[in-house]
This record gives sequence, C-alpha cells and structure tokens, in this order.
Amino acid sequence: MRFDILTLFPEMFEGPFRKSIVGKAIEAGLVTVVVHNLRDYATDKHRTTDDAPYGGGGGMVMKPEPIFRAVERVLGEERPSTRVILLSPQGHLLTQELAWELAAQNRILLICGRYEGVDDRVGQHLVDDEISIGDYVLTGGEIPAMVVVDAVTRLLPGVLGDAGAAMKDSHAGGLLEHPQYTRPAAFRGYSVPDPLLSGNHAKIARWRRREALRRTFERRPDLLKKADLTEEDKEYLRGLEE
Ligand code: JBZ
Repeated sequence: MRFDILTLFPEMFEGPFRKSIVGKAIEAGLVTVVVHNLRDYATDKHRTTDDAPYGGGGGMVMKPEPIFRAVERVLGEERPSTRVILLSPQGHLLTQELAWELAAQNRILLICGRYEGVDDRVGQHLVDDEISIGDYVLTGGEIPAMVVVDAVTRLLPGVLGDAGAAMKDSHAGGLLEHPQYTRPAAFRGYSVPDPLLSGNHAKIARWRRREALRRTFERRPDLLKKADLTEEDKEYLRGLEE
C-alpha cells in the first residue's frame, strides 16, 4: 500500500510515522508514505496556496490550482487506480468498515485542508471522497490524515503480529472490548475480578462477554443497535435495563 499526503505542513508527519507500528510497517516495506509540500505546486513567485473567500467574511481559503496540479503531478497515470481523499469536516465519518474498504486499495492520496477550508471545486471535481474523523473542531486535516494512515495500515497483512491479527476483527462484534487486567492481582487495594483468576475458560469467556455488553450498554448504547447479539446477550441486556 502506498499513501501520498498533500499538506502545507509536511514537518508534522516526521515524528508520528517514525516510531510506532506504522513506522515498523514502513521499515518492513509493507507500506510507503510519501509526504508532499503543497507549496511546491504553487506557480506564482510567492508560491501562494490560499486567498480570501469570495463573498467576503474572515479567514483564507485554499486555492484549487496547487491542489489539482499536485494530484496530477504526483499520480500521473496512476490517478485511475488511486483513491483520492480530502480530509474535511464536511466528509463522511471514518468508520471501521470504511477503514477495511480503504485497506483493499493499492494507493491512497490524502489531501489535508487548512485555514477556513478548501475551494469547493476540489471536493466536487477532484477527489473521490471527503472523510472526517469525528464531530469536533480541528485546525487542519493533518492529524485526520495520520488517523486514516494508522487505521488502514494496521489492517494490512503482516503489519500486526499473531496476537494483534486476532484482534483485527474484534470491532466486528460491534461491542466495546471487555476490561483487561495484568499482574499484580491486588494493587492498592484494587483487585482483579475473580473470574479472570479462576483458570476456568468458559467462566472467563462468559464474564468477558457480559462485561463487554455492560460497558457498551453504559457508555455506547448507540452501538447495540448494530451489534451481533445472541439470545443470551439480549437477556443479559434486559437485566441491565431494570
Ligand atoms: C477534520 C480546514 O482544514 C480542516 C479543518 C478541520 C478538519 C479538517 C480539515 S478534517 N477536521 C475532521 O476530520 O474532522
């Protein structure tokens, strides 16, 4: 998988991709990440990438020409086989399902917006999708682009070890994870729940399932609508509602 990233702040990507599992995947040759400075694709003397909004109002808007030119230069004949994505607060929400879909691509180009936004012709006539990572206000698309690279890279074959590979579909049940504990069994008077110390695998599995259901019910009840639930799960949840 190859990611190309178009940004006015290429230095932001130096740290996060070096350390971490994404960094390991890059070293192992499983992923390539190429960061491009959008300013290099401006054509005027001052290398202008933004301008005042038509219709007035404050702030600046990213100009379309450097972005179109960068996509054309970076992709060339690869344009048809590349998914071109604008990170934008107006985008569809990034979900695990979308991450899996992106993981099936050979090449992804991520465009990071800045300032008050990007000339809408980019969204309408250049990109394949607009994606947002969530409903909070950010200053630009760089961190969202890193989130996309991270979420997609961990799904690629060979990136996670055996232990991690099993966890890839763990969101598939659609529930929050059960609580995890490690040694010591007692810490500052807080103890590890008895079932986990029992050595009884059936008992442990049942406890974990119920904790996952309880946490999801308490913290993310919205997830229960789409979750894969057995009759026993539903009965347990009915007990929580009382
Ligand atoms: C995003 C103007 O550039 C921005 C600003 C906010 C923002 C993005 C790009 S992408 N928020 C999100 O994913 O929610």
